[in-house]
Amino acid sequence: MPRCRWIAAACLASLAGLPSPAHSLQAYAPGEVATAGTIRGTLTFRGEVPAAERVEVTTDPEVCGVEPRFTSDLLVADGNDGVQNVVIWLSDIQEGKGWETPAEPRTLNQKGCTFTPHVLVVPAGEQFFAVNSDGVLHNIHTRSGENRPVNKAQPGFLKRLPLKFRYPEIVRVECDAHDWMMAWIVVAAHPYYTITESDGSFRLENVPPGTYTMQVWHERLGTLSREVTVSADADVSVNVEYPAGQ
Ligand SMILES: [Cu+2]
Repeated sequence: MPRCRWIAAACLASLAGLPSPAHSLQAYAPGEVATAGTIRGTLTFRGEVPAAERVEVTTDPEVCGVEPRFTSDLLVADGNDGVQNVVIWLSDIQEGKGWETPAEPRTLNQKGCTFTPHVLVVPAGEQFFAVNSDGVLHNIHTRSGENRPVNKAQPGFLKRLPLKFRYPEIVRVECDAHDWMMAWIVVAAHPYYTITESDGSFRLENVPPGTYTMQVWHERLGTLSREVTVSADADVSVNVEYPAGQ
């Protein structure tokens, strides 16, 4: 377990598995949000950033090995140490905005033997699609606590595979054909979820005034939480630093 040498918290996070306790199903009532505020901030990493490791491509190198491949489970921006692909959500919100209808169906794309996006938010109980943009065989293999696991081959000719998860939690996705392929599906109980950008920044908009628990989760750095109070027509700034406990 070579990655565990650099920080104990990250090691514990990877061993602890999926953050299902914070994702228990709760009642949520979507509706009109008369007054609202915005939570914004940045997730940053403090300390020495471990170098990405080269991934050896042994399967389908003519498609998967066109470009050099590196581990991508911890992406830290050069300029500000912002951490990408951190999931942020309000775990105890009970009413607020409804889901926006996306212009295109929500998809987890397998392109160049990489899952894109690396972290996908989908509404609980709503259909979305695994897409195979490559000509090679991929496989959708999920690991979860609450939802029934999926293990389906997706040959190159099967371009769209419908998927649906009922219970809110974070589901790990792997491809058994290419052992470096990995992604996360965040099955969300409500729309107040977001993923940090490449510079670690995030925004949760249209939040009704109130005090909430903001959950923070990263696949390698683990789980944090902060209490956040939102006022009407105001921005509240919440900057969070990994590793946890510092
Ligand atoms: Cu694959």
